[in-house]
Amino acid sequence: MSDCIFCKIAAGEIPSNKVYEDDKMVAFKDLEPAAPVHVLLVPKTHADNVMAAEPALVGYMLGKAAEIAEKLGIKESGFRLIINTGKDGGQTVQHLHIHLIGGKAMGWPPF
Ligand code: IU
Repeated sequence: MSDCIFCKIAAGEIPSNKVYEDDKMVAFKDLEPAAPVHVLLVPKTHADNVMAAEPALVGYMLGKAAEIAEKLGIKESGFRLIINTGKDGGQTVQHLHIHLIGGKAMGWPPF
């Protein structure tokens, strides 16, 4: 989508602090981190949200999230993966993204 900021970040048209990239996705540091480690996993193909994405792509990204958590040193301490979806889910950017958050102990419920 031509006016989608995450499409532009994924394509490298807008700079970001990338921690991982392959042919299907990128992962970059969130501009407003909610924890010491906070990266966003974003597919290179546009999907408005998790419901619009290919399930195989979502599964691929989840597998990569675990790899990236290890790379970022939070595999042993633990982490949280979040896919905000729609209005009540708190989704503000309409391009599928998985939050990978860690580096501190978190509570539950998250609201
Ligand atoms: P949400 O799940 O749609 O609410 O999260 C969007 C996230 O994208 C949020 O944490 C923002 O800080 C983050 N973000 C960013 O890192 N860089 C950007 O250019 C924009 C949003 I726009």
